[in-house]
Amino acid sequence: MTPPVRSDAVNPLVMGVLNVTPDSFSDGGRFLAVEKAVAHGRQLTAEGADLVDVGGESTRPGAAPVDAAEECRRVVPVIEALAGSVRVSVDTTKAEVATAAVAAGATLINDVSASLAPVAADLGVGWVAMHRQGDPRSMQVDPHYDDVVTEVRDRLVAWADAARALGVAEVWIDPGIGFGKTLAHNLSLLAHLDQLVATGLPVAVGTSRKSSLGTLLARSDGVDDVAVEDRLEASVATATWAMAQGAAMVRVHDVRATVHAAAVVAGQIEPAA
Ligand code: PMM
Repeated sequence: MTPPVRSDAVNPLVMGVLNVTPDSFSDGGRFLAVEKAVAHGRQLTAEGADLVDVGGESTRPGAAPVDAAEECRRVVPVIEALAGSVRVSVDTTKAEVATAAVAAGATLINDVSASLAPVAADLGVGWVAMHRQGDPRSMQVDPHYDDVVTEVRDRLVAWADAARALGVAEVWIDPGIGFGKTLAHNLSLLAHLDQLVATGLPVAVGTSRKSSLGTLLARSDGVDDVAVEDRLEASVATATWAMAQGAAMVRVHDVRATVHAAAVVAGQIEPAA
């Protein structure tokens, strides 16, 4: 499949999600899981992903932690296989995993704990600082902010300043949709994304298939919830909104549809004469 022609100078970047976790790739042994993950990464690349984000530990609310050795075992062979053909980021909160991933070819640390700036500085790679309130086991238990947009923005700017002072040349900020936030918090952050963009730092946003979208879609359909695989339109709609507000990168599962949306946002799909 040929991806649409795009100029990366003006287009927001599309980061494709590649979760190498047992729940995503439960069937088969390790070799098969790696093969399947690599095949999926190649598909995301063919669909036009600018980066593939490889993660070996689920960040879902309530998810059980994985040790560093197991996380490396999951992500390193996949990164090695993909890094020659697409830019790879590693979605991890562990210095050991980030270090192994960079040795395998990753050039960006996607850090939902916003704690790995010193590692990114040491390794000379980029860093995504994502905002999260609380840890994965408890973060959705009654999250509270006085002013979610200001608090998230100020925290992200402080982390970014500290990372730059350490010498990290490429620093992204991400509001962390769904990480210690209610639906109302998530919607406020999306509605006021321009305040993050106004910091001048490149903004990344991940709404793809998240439970907030399930809740919103369910409300509009008058049902209890909408399954993860039925959240495509809401995922593309919110990614499009984020890009139109100035987000420079969106993290998505549905790359092909989002690449088209990015091209539309960037004005690169010409209307028929
Ligand atoms: N969301 C998830 C995982 N990693 N990284 C960044 N930078 N931003 C996000 O919003 C984000 C992330 C959770 O989504 P998944 O379980 O579908 O991977």
